[in-house]
Amino acid sequence: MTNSKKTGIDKSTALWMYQTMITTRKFEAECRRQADQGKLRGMHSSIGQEAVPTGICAHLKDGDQILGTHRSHHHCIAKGVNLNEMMAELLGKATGTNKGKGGTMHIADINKGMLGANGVVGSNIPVAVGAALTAKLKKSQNVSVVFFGDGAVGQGVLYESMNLASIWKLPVVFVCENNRYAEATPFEYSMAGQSVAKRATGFDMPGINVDGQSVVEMYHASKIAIQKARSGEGPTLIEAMTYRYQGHFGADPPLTYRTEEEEALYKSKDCIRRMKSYLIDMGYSDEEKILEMDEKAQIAVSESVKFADESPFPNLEELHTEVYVKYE
Ligand SMILES: Cc1ncc(C[n+]2csc(CCOP(=O)(O)OP(=O)(O)O)c2C)c(N)n1
Ligand SMILES: [Mg+2]
Repeated sequence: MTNSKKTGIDKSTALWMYQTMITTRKFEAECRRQADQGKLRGMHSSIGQEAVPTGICAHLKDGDQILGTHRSHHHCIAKGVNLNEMMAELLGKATGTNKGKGGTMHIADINKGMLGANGVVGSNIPVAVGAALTAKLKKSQNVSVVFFGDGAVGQGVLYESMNLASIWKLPVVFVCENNRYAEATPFEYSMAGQSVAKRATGFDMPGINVDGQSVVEMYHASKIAIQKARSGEGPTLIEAMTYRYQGHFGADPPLTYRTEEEEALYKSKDCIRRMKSYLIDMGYSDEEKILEMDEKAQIAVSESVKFADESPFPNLEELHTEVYVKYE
């Protein structure tokens, strides 16, 4: 991809974005290997969708907060959650982000501003509005960003949240990762009007449709949204068009609900390959340095597995601490 019109990304940010995406992809590939070995009980892979949170988190500060979904490893990595602690969490170890009791769908690291993944579709949307209200009342200048899938667009809570955020001009950005499917249901089948972005109009907020497979496009679109939120001008809805390369869940049967041609089309627009070209076109990197970045990512991922493998499982005495449900 050439993007000479949009040169507003400085070198260190562009390199950070590539490093973040390649680290995510390698982390997810490793998760699959761990699942195949029976060490991880399934997971929702974000491979193919790395550009969405990366382009957005490039604008976020430490105090800003994000919320995710059941498919949230890419959100966590983009917000700077420690890879070792993530892998330990996935393997149920005491050194994990949630002391091994949350697992893949509940990774949270409040110190890093990752308020949590969540397995209940749409449930984190009002939490982000609450975080934004807190930021507004405290005058902290922080913003919150909530990621949700196209499947969450059928949840009424999205519209209650957008309404409140708009009338109170809260510093929140709603990001729909439209990867075309909710499990096996195509969005064309379930979504009236075929557009998430258009739904913003009724709530008097901007709604933008972005190529979510381009981290450069994500960066530019979200820059405006984050600035707007931070300066007290209220929320934005971003619809990021993207694609998950793997099945809905680790244990999926063969994907009969989509065609090989469709998969090939989206893979031809791969965010990592396009960012490689961008780095080279902009003179920010070359093939050799890119290989070094790939290697650095692999080392970090391998170290995370070593850290997790060497970590203990939680003590039995901790079975009933920091959990909501107690088994007697
Ligand atoms: C309230 C609720 N309903 C149903 C489910 C079961 N479920 C889990 S993931 C999923 C599909 C979500 O699709 P989408 O929001 O598009 O996210 P994606 O998996 O594509 O990232 C469903 C229906 C759930 N977890 N929560
Ligand atoms: Mg989806």
